[in-house]
Amino acid sequence: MSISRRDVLRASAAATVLGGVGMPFVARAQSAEFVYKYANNLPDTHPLNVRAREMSAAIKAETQGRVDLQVFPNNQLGSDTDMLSQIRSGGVEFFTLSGLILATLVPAASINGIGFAFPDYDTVWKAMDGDLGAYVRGEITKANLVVMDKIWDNGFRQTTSSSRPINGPEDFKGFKIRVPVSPLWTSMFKAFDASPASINFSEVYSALQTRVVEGQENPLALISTAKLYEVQKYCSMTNHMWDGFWFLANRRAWERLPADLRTIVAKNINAAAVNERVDTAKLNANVREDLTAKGLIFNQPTVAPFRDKLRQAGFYAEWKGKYGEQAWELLEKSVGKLA
Ligand code: X2X
Repeated sequence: MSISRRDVLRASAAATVLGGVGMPFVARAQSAEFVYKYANNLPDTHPLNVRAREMSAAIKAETQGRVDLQVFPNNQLGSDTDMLSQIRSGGVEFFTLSGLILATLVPAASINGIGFAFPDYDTVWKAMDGDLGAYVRGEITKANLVVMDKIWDNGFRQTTSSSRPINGPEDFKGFKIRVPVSPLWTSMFKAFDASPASINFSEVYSALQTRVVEGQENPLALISTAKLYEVQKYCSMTNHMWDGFWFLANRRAWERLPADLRTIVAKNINAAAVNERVDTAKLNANVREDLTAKGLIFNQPTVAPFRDKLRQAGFYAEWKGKYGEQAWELLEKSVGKLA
């Protein structure tokens, strides 16, 4: 027995006429008015995707089925570089992207990734929910993308390696390290005298496995959920930057939503971000023991020499010049004097 598409359409038209009363099966079969794709680069098990699925269900319920926000995790629709072009053209309607990678389009968006700027999460959320975040969102809006108010957490980044632990900046010398596709990342690891290679996250596991690169850097939550411990031996707690994901929307797709639906969608996305921050921070804080059991060897280097190395290399002065006085002041207002 098969039900043709025409039968379904006829049945759902009937359900609309009847207001759906007494016809729950048909009402469910009716497709949403707005079917939007949300793409991201993280594993299905990462808190970001757990909260995104919960958010999608809440949006469907609150809009009475009118908005179906479908979650595509794990680079299923393409790499970050592909998705950045798709979010601009409308090929995908929603996308979360690290500000540092978004900086290939919106230069100011990498500012939170300045080496060793943020000491802790409290300082991060105060800045990103405050003036610094508002400034960056303003720049993103100027690039004609829609951005939600609350940035999602990726975390403080640590350095893993298959060849040697990183104990001090001298261990970075000549170190073949994968970095995301972003001028700030490349600049920072060049300042450490490392040998950075720009590779999208979709290719990281295999690049490590085949030893195209020796190491990479990411928060523990991701080293765990993306199973990078399977292809790395050492994990050095360098804590060298904080990274987060801006929740972006294609402008035309966003404006197709009636205002009342936009309010519901934005409210649920921002609420999910706040919950995801709690989950991810918890995972980043607690997963070390599990990673040790899985064979990763941890070390805790002293941070000051890394910062000194960046200073001596002129890293802070260079980026202050690139961002300009206004943005740099907003950063220093949150984290204290850097250069
Ligand atoms: O590409 C990465 O390393 C990741 C997943 O952390 C980002 O999106 C920046």
